[in-house]
Amino acid sequence: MECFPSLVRALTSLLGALALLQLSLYLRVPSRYGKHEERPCRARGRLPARCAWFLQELPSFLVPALLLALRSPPRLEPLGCRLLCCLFCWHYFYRTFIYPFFTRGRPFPLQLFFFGTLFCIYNGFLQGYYLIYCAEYPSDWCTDIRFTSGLLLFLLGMGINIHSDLLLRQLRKPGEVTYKIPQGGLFTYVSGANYFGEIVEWFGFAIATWSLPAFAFAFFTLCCIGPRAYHHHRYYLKTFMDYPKSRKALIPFVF
Ligand code: NDX
Repeated sequence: MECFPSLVRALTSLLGALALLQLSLYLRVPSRYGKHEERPCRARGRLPARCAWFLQELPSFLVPALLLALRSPPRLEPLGCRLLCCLFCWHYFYRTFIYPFFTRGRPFPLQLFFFGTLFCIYNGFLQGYYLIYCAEYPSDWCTDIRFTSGLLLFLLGMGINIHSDLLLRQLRKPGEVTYKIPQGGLFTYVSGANYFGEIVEWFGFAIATWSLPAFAFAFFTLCCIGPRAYHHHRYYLKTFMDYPKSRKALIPFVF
């Protein structure tokens, strides 16, 4: 395989268009899974949460990992490319092999699972292909301010995201499906602490890679889970009379 810049441009533009489509579809009404499902008790057309999250996210890990492993001759230089591709795989290793096995979430709608899986194949290919076949970095990229500040943001966002996932999980005992008020960590300030972490993470990744595909993915993430944080916030305000009034939807002290 070789680098086709026009392929990268086309896939990146499509990702940007999908982000805008996502925003227009889900700004007013939330995507219908989890607490926003209309008929959550119906068993038909659903996959157990563990199975759905594992299968849906697997391509995001597998596709770039395979591209990295199978590249011939192997791309050993510059270090930046391998490291950045490994960061992407690292996140999706967590999301595929750790998150699903601990989740206590409700069954996931098959239709969204199907689109989610397609999306993960698409994005896994775009990010992996770009980093492994197209990206060019100077040999001292690892000391560049964009790389170091982006990496720090990535790690900070990932820490917030994993910690917030854990706090949400601890709200339920095994087998429970009720919703409670999230407490602790960044949930003290925002309703969508897990989403805030994920958005910071992918903008950090975009800065560290300084690449259009990664900025398009960060923008997609913002358009996908930003509105969802807002819908979660409204749900909590409507459901719990004692919901902390100072808490914002997504960005601490701002929004
Ligand atoms: N998967 C990203 N679009 C998505 C699935 C849905 O990883 O057709 C995007 C991801 C997909 C989406 C994916 C792509 C676009 C799709 C969309 C559906 C439609 C859309 C395909 C791939 C589409 C077009 C048309 C453009 C093609 O019972 P429960 O499940 O609610 O329990 C929850 C529990 N919980 C609580 N428990 C007790 N009390 C409370 N108050 C609780 N509140 C929540 O916690 C869950 O078990 C768990 C987490 O729930 P929630 O709702 O906070 O997070 P969730 O949305 O499930 O995300 C889980 C994690 C989170 O860390 C988030 O940051 C990350 O995954 N994520 C999620 C979505 C997308 C994404 C990251 C990204 O874009 N980077």
